[in-house]
Amino acid sequence: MIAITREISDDFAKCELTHIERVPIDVDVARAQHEEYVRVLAELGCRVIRISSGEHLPDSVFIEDTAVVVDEVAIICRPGAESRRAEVDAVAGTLWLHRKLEEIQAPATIDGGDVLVAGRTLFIGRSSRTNDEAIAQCARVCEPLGYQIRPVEVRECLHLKSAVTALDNRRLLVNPDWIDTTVLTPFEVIDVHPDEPAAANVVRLDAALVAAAAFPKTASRLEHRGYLVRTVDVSEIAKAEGAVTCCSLIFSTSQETGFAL
Ligand code: CIR
Repeated sequence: MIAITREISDDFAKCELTHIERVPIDVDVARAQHEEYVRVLAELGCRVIRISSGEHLPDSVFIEDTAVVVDEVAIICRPGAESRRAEVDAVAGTLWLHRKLEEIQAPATIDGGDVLVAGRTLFIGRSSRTNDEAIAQCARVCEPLGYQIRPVEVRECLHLKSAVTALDNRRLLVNPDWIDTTVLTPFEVIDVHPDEPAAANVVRLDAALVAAAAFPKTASRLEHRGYLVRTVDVSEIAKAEGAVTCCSLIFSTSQETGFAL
């Protein structure tokens, strides 16, 4: 697996916020947490490619929002927040080594955090960041490749993947209060612990799941179902409304174009 990550900007505290209140962020603490996150990805078998934060891009560490990568293609997003649009250039400049690129065009907007790839299904959140035009453009790229596109309404949280992520190709981890779970059929669903509404966001790697340390009850639920869970403290990063999936773009190496070293 390859994981592309992006360093934390000096301007991190000027991040976009939608559902949470602004509180002071210690950028050094956030950077230390990010460093440990990157270390865990590497320890679990990822080849990590780190790119710099870029100038005046407070949210650029949340690289997941800039692209959607499947085996055959990478779709370069047009993020919903204007302040984040310039993030995509550096990401495209790295991804072209690994995938053929397609680009979402205006007036479409989409954040990668709204796209959940589960086997050959792409669930796409219809959210404050992602509109129907973007869902249609994704369908034009992905349906001919054999993917099924399923739109999901997102109202109570920032992105679809705040409410649901994949544990494997059959099972999803879900907060049922934040999305309509009937659209997830026939996937098997495991609910987050009710005390931990934000716990549905986990990174799926071949070796283990990576989850935020703030959600031990959900982690133990997953361990009882046989999953190996590695936890990382992302509490400072969470103050910028980010979670674990947002901080990386993870994809398989098998489809590389041959240009990558
Ligand atoms: C934003 O509002 O865009 C950032 N402060 C947080 C983005 C988190 N990304 C994600 O969940 N995929």
